[in-house]
Amino acid sequence: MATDEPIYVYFIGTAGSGKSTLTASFQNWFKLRGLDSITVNLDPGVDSLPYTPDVDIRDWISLKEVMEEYDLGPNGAQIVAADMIALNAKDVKESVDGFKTDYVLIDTPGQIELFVFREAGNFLVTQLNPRRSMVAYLLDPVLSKTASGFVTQLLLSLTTRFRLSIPVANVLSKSDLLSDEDLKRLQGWSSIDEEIYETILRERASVYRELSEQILLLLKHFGEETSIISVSSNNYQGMEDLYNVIQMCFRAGEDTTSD
Ligand SMILES: Nc1nc2c(ncn2[C@@H]2O[C@H](COP(=O)(O)OP(=O)(O)OP(=O)(O)O)[C@@H](O)[C@H]2O)c(=O)[nH]1
Ligand SMILES: [Mg+2]
Repeated sequence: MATDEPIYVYFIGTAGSGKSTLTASFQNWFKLRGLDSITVNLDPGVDSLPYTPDVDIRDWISLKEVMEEYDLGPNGAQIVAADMIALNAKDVKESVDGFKTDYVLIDTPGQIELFVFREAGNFLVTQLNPRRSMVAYLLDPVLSKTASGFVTQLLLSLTTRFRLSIPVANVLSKSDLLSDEDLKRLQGWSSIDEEIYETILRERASVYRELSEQILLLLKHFGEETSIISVSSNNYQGMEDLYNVIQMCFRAGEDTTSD
């Protein structure tokens, strides 16, 4: 039984980075630990999900109806539907509040820009509880393989922090797909020091390499050098680490096990 306001964790990342699967597996891990959580689906266009959402934006917004009503194709309708999330923010809040849970795990729409770059995402975070919210930003391992790809992912994560004004934990998803060597390299890069600078400098001289160097300076300046948490929804690797980071963010290490 919750004794305090819940913590809201938003799973955000580029399309296919593993948001929905992590929402499902993190809740399963919570259950195994005897912790109470609910899941929220904010993607109005999704057909099937690897979990049964406790709160589902599709109860209020139907992508098919938006397409018909406004005579739009799927992409235009996604944008209108994403903006409509703001209109339903109060309903979502009432529904979430009805559960009296400790953790609210929120799966965001496939395309990152729909939630992060449009105002509706920010509005929803503000309506639900900006003081008790954080982002688990998923770095796609495929897009993180090269140093410039990794830097670009961190830049998107930083942009998310600035757009939503809440703490962000960087999570390397699908870690089971990476070799130990890959994982070690990415952990080395995440400290944003000589290792990644040297890798970038070894790339062919171009305006893109220069841009990567400047992005590194930006990331360093805004404190993005915190280590990334490697997680796998397939084997639960890193779930405990992610949970501990959430605890540190809001409860200074206090464990909220309900029993
Ligand atoms: N091997 C492995 N595959 C994973 C993992 N997590 C997700 N996947 C796979 O990655 C693909 C995309 O996962 P989703 O959870 O749908 O990703 P998403 O970010 O919700 O995708 P969209 O909402 O469509 O943008 C699926 O085929 C998943 O089975 C993981 O930890 N390990
Ligand atoms: Mg998804």
